[in-house]
Amino acid sequence: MSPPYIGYPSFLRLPRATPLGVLNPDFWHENGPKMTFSEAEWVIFGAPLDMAVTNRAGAREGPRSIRNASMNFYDGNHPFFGPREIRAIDGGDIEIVPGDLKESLRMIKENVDVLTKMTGAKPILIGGEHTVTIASLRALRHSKTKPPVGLIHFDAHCDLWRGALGHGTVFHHAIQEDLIDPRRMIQVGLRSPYPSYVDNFRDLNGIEVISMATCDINTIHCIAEHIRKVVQDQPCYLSIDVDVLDPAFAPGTGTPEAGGFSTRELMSILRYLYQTKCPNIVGMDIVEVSPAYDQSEITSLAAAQILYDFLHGTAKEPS
Ligand SMILES: [Mn+2]
Repeated sequence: MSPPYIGYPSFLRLPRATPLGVLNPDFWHENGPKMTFSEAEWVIFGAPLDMAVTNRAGAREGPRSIRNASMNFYDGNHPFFGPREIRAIDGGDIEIVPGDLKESLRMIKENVDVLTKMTGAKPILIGGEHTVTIASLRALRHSKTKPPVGLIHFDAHCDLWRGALGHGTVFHHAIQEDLIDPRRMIQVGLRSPYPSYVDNFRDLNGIEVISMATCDINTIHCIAEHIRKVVQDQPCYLSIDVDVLDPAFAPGTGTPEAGGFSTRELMSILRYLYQTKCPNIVGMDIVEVSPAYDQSEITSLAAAQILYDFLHGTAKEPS
């Protein structure tokens, strides 16, 4: 097996596919069994978009950096979950049109759309900034006219501002567009200032919040159980803004906020969710890694490890 620094990295050295638009079932791979889109349970797309951020840009470099960081742990069984059948492929980066947010989001949606229409695979987006989530949610909602999904949202920010679509307004728009069921939506780790109308909006829509202050006085298991209770066992989407982590653990992001989770705390909550086979996740993303602000790749490593955990935690044990 090649050492990590050799070659052109796909995430975890998973089989690679051409980005869609052209859904090509034949693709080459370096290691492991050949797998087609229709055999895959998860398809990972890079969504290198950062044109609708409110502060520092740079998350367009996130997908490449996270793939690179994932080279640290493709060479054995998961240390916690053990051997698992990873049915995932790396679908490459989705084409972005610089300066055209609408068209770029349309292209992300189309890729996820084609995927879910033609196969049983589920999407994973590597951001990119948080606006990319709405494209995935649009595809999940509209491709098979499925009901709105629940949402597990880890973030320092509420992302419920009003105004033009961007990374601070994305879930306001997602609710207005009926893409998510707000009564099965929970926001975890919040600690950034927000306008008072957000409280009214949450009350009106029945959105749950576990602020970081509440996380401070609760155990990992309490937090995870609360999440399970809100999303139940119905389909839900998992969206992780890497800025939910403390800047000590994730400095490489556009809008850092002090006082966040350690990487280990976040991974513990997520592992608890995977271990309890709940919730029923139909799509996920990890967003807002901005490598230019990173130190020693720690943010990209955290994001890669979180996704590595996700793939193993949700995979079947080998029969
Ligand atoms: Mn955020």
